[in-house]
Amino acid sequence: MLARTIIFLLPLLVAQVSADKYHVRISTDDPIVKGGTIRFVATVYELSDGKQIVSDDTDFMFVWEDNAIPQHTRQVEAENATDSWSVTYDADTYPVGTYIVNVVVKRCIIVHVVCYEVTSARSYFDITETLNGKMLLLQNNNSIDTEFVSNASTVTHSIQVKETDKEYIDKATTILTYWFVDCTYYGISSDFNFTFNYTVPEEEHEVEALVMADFTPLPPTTTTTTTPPSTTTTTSKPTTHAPNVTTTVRPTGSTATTIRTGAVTKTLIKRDVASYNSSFPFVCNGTQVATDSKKSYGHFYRKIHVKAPISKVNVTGNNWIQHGDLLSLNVQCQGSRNIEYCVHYIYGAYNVTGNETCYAYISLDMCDFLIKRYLPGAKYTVLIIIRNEVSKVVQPVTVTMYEVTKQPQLSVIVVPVAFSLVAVVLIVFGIAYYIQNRSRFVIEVADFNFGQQYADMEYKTFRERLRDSITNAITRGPTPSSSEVPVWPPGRKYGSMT
Ligand SMILES: *[C@@H]1O[C@H](CO)[C@@H](O)[C@H](O)[C@H]1NC(C)=O
Ligand SMILES: *[C@@H]1O[C@H](CO)[C@@H](O)[C@H](O)[C@H]1NC(C)=O
Ligand SMILES: *[C@@H]1O[C@H](CO)[C@@H](O)[C@H](O)[C@H]1NC(C)=O
Ligand SMILES: *[C@@H]1O[C@H](CO)[C@@H](O)[C@H](O)[C@H]1NC(C)=O
Ligand SMILES: *[C@@H]1O[C@H](CO)[C@@H](O)[C@H](O)[C@H]1NC(C)=O
Ligand SMILES: *[C@@H]1O[C@H](CO)[C@@H](O)[C@H](O)[C@H]1NC(C)=O
Ligand SMILES: *[C@@H]1O[C@H](CO)[C@@H](O)[C@H](O)[C@H]1NC(C)=O
Ligand SMILES: *[C@@H]1O[C@H](CO)[C@@H](O)[C@H](O)[C@H]1NC(C)=O
Ligand SMILES: *[C@@H]1O[C@H](CO)[C@@H](O)[C@H](O)[C@H]1NC(C)=O
Ligand SMILES: *[C@@H]1O[C@H](CO)[C@@H](O)[C@H](O)[C@H]1NC(C)=O
Ligand SMILES: CC(=O)N[C@H]1CO[C@H](CO)[C@@H](O)[C@@H]1O
Repeated sequence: MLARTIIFLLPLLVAQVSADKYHVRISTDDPIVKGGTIRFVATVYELSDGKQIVSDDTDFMFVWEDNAIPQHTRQVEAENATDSWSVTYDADTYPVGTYIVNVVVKRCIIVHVVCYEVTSARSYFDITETLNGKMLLLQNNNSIDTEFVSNASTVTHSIQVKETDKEYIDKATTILTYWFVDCTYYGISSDFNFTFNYTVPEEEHEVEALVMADFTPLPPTTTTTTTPPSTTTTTSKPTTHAPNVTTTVRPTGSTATTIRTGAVTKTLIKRDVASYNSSFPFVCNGTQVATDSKKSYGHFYRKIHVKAPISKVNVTGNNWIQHGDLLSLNVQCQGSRNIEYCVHYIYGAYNVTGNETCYAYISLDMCDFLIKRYLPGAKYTVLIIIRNEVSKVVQPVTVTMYEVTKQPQLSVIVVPVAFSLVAVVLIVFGIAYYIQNRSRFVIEVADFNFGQQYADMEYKTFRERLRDSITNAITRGPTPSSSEVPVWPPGRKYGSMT
């Protein structure tokens, strides 16, 4: 009796202890198309410093159930802290909508006998009417995320069906994609691709694709082909004998399917324009044409805005400029709005890679603008980056500064030359005068006895003479003799300087 009570209470006690230790999360790869298979993954984790750490513990028991009718359940003892569960929702049994999946994680003291719940979680998931995925637009191998496409190159539309749904429709006997631009039917492709040229800029279009996966078993393929055809003749023949495509189907199962869908693509386009006249489901808000339960449909839509890329970039102006002058360039180009530009000034030579960008761009109403800039230095590469939604142009302009060999001004030449001439004339006249009157000078010097006075002055150095002059000026007294050190009466000295 006591033992049974303990066995009964023990789980409650243990559960109390570990109640907050474990948590579980469910991840799903929903939504899935009806008929598809969904995978749920439950992961038990523990919280450590606010982080979710997958639990190291083992011996968890996962108990799964969904709320579908009929219900799916699963109970499993996992080796580690994760468990995954894949469930197929048959298209005929389970209607589209939102469902709930629930998982309860337990630990067992005595395997399968005494188990207690440690944590649980639930998750919603969607089963959709149509295939999930998206339409990719590619131009020049670049994926386009916006609605803007260039009118200068071909657009490849490609349907990317979600992996889970792709697995499902891969079981279909045929998968065809019908393509529409502005509700005009453009034909079928069997590889999910469609190319189209949007040539007129500033137009808007709506592209729609209808993927149709047919699970109807192929009719018995009793081949009537008499001569065993080589692969090349098989692919070319159906296009010429349009209605009799099935006769070329190979007897072997899966390869026959691919050859058939691949080969008849062009043929079917003509035939289906008539037979699918205005009766496509989903397309162009089409009246909900009765869909076939043996078929799985996908409807994909993209809006397209056509733009002309930047072209005819014309840079005019002088790129060979005098040092100190302003660089002045005029830039013109063509292309759809919105056009914006920026300019980089790079010292020296530069090779354009094409992926140059700017942090900030200047918007333009018209692609016609001026670049004015003072550039110090000798050589620059001016990078003009112009872009709109569908293109980018990087236009390099090499700018060279030249140093001026300065032409001196007229006055700067004339004045010194004139003065030089005057000097020369004076000297020449002076010499001539001297020669002419040399004898008279000699006599005069003797007569007036200049020699002594000059001789007296020659005893003084320049400094001495300067000092004498200054002393004279300050004292205004009699000139002291050259050998005497002058006396500086302080008062007078300072007084005279004020
Ligand atoms: C858990 O066990 C399964 C097989 O039982 C294994 O595939 C999976 O990789 C394991 N996960 C971890 C995290 O060890
Ligand atoms: C696109 O990519 C394919 C394969 O990667 C290559 O063969 C093709 O030349 C590329 N086309 C362009 C326009 O770059
Ligand atoms: C794209 O549009 C521009 C501007 O209308 C036009 O000059 C150019 O020829 C177009 N390109 C193509 C490939 O049609
Ligand atoms: C055509 O579609 C297939 C499958 O979606 C893809 O792998 C391939 O790259 C596409 N071709 C082009 C030219 O985009
Ligand atoms: C699109 O234009 C290119 C040339 O620019 C041409 O080769 C190609 O056939 C055109 N495609 C279609 C679908 O018109
Ligand atoms: C198909 O469309 C054409 C013109 O759009 C119309 O004349 C014709 O009656 C339609 N055929 C059917 C079967 O609806
Ligand atoms: C379909 O209907 C929606 C709204 O109901 C509308 O916005 C859209 O433009 C329509 N598309 C077409 C192709 O008529
Ligand atoms: C470039 O612009 C100048 C002046 O705006 C013009 O005279 C010249 O014809 C243009 N050149 C080209 C190739 O468009
Ligand atoms: C630019 O490329 C040329 C030839 O590829 C090379 O000789 C030159 O050094 C490069 N200049 C710079 C600045 O990278
Ligand atoms: C630009 O492209 C060159 C190679 O073409 C690469 O080395 C460089 O890192 C790229 N720069 C940027 C900013 O992407
Ligand atoms: C166009 C063509 O060749 N049509 C033929 C398709 O096959 C049937 C019989 O299987 C012939 O009666 C058609 O003439």
